[in-house]
Amino acid sequence: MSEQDQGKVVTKTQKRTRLKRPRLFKVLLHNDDYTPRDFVVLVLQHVFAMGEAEATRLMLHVHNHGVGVAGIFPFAVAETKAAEVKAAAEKANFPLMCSVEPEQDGDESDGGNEP
Ligand code: TYC
Repeated sequence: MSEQDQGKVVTKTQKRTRLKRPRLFKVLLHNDDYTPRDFVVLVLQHVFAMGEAEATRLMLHVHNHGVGVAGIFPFAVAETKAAEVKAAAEKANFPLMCSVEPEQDGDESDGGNEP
């Protein structure tokens, strides 16, 4: 207590800062009938740094189920990766589609690959 505070009531306000978890976004890969399987695998390896086995597994999942999650990222990263996929597909003239959607809040991850 300083000399100035002698005899006075000193009130201190504490502000509690709660950190919000940053929102995350799924990058979804969509099936089509024209993009070659090898091309999808190469794009997944390049853009999402997947090994060949993981990229092949995801490509087959998308081929069989129509859609799959290539990765989950903060918004700017998700948008950039989706744009990289689209740019590679456009350059090669394939209709490969990629989209971004918000990840649900909460801890409901089941380790699956459904969006
Ligand atoms: N269905 C495509 C084929 O048979 C392969 C493919 C897989 C295309 C995944 C897109 O996101 C995709 N050539």
